[in-house]
Amino acid sequence: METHGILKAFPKVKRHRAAEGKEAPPLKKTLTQMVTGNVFQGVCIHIVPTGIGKARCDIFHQQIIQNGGQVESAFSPSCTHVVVDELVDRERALRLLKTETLFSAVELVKCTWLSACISEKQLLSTKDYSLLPTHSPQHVSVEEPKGTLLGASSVPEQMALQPDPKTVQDVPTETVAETLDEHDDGVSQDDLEALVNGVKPNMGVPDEVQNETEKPALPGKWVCAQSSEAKGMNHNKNITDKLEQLAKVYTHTGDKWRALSYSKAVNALKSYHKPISSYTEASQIPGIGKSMATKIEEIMECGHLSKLDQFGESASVMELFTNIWGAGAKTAQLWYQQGFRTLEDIRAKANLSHTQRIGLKHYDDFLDRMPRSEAAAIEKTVREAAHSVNSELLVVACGSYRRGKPTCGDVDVLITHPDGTSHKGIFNKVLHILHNSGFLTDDLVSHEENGEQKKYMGVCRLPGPGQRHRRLDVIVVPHGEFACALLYFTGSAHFNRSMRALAKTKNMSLSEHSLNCDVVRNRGVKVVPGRPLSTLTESEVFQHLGIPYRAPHQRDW
Ligand code: 8GT
Ligand code: MN
Ligand code: MN
Repeated sequence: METHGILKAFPKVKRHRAAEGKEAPPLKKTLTQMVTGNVFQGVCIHIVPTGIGKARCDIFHQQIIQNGGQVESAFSPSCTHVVVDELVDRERALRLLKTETLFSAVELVKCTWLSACISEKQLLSTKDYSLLPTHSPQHVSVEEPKGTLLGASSVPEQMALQPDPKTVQDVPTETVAETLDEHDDGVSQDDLEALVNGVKPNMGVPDEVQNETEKPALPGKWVCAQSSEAKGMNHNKNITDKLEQLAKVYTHTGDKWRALSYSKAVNALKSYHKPISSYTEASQIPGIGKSMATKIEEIMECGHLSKLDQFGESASVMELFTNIWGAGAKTAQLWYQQGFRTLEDIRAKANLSHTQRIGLKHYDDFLDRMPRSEAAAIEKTVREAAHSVNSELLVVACGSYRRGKPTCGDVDVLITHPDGTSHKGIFNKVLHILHNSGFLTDDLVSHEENGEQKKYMGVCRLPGPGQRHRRLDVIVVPHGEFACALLYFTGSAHFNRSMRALAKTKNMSLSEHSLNCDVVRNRGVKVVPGRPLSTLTESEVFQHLGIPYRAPHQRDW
């Protein structure tokens, strides 16, 4: 019997190792000669054996291979599907997988899906077999190109405004449930709540007082109410370096919630007044939950974070790929599934969008941060072009430049006209001049409309030898939205999230367009947009929110 042949080909020990999700020789190699169908072509399945039983698992393996599919003995980014016993629920499945990240393109399905596909000899929709999170939010687009003004405004805001991940509307469903497993992942509910509210810098204040400030709605706990100068020196760099690495991994695997949570813990640690010496001390820092404190303890004791090992090769490959401008976690994962591992693979074999092609072309230049002086020269070039169109135009370099950073990842230039109307029609003219002079070398997003705001995202290069290609963002806004646009475009992103979250607690809503009051929300979803408050200056936005004004260099959270 064929089944026996298959079982014989896999000595017992190896089958067991595979069943436990440990490394084992890939089944696909040994069995390729037996492929007789194509039901599972392009499909790569990891079977969680618990409850399914060894014999059924083996049969599934055989059938998948015979039908052109692949079986992955361990859960990895190559998997397109993870199959579990029909009695296993999602939460348990995640525990059994011993993974924090169910990559966003992976489908978690009941084994009855496999049986149905096999018996009907076709790859059926997983719809009726899918293990979605219990509190299944509306599924939304997972990926947005890096730096999309319009898209970005929704994602960070939703993250900031939804303290309970169960009700988050704007993160992929897969990541929502993962975030709930608080005990083995370093992200507790505490952590998430602190994340929403920001981190209070701990400047040697006794613990009781610190804890006191953790009561909701006290301005003292909001990042946007603090000066980032208070961060001072990082006394825990050994720890923050490791946690930052993990935050990065989560960003690259598409797990935005965990990425944010780790970044927030990093921020809390960076502003701590001395080196941390114990678990207890770590867990008492606002913004550090128990599970995060355990991670910190591990780094303190052995200088290592074992969680990082779990991601193995895939993490560095995902990082390599997501560093291509225009490629997000989902694209990177699809490329990984297609077997690509290097930029050479991508160049030669991947199906690239226009922006990704440009991102790849300038891969090294885009990763290189420019000195402030170069950002100033780029801003000046844009300002001169704008002034040749209309000398009254107001041109401001925002982003990290305005926050006073010594280096900038890109240049973010905001343009408006004080008369409130003459900004109209200048967008194309200014860009035309910059294109014609050869300053702009590539367009990533040549025209994005966001209400009355227009955004350009592209690539520029200063004249002269040895100059590198740099990312340039330009937005043109009506003067009535100037203060909120300036605030938004200056960031930091963390500071903005905090400010939006604070606005929410006051039934207000802050966007790059306006600060609205009398906003009505139903379960966190805006149902009444409210009315815009007068915000002629950034300072007025701070006033309306009841927090002290923070100059740009104090917003560098
Ligand atoms: P940088 O030196 O790395 O460029 O740092 P930055 O200047 O702070 O970052 P940026 O990505 O250029 O964004 C500048 C500001 O623009 C942010 O603070 C944020 O408010 C806003 N912003 C966008 N698009 C995006 C986006 O896609 N993601 C994020 N995080 N922020 C964005 O306009
Ligand atoms: Mn920037
Ligand atoms: Mn930018």
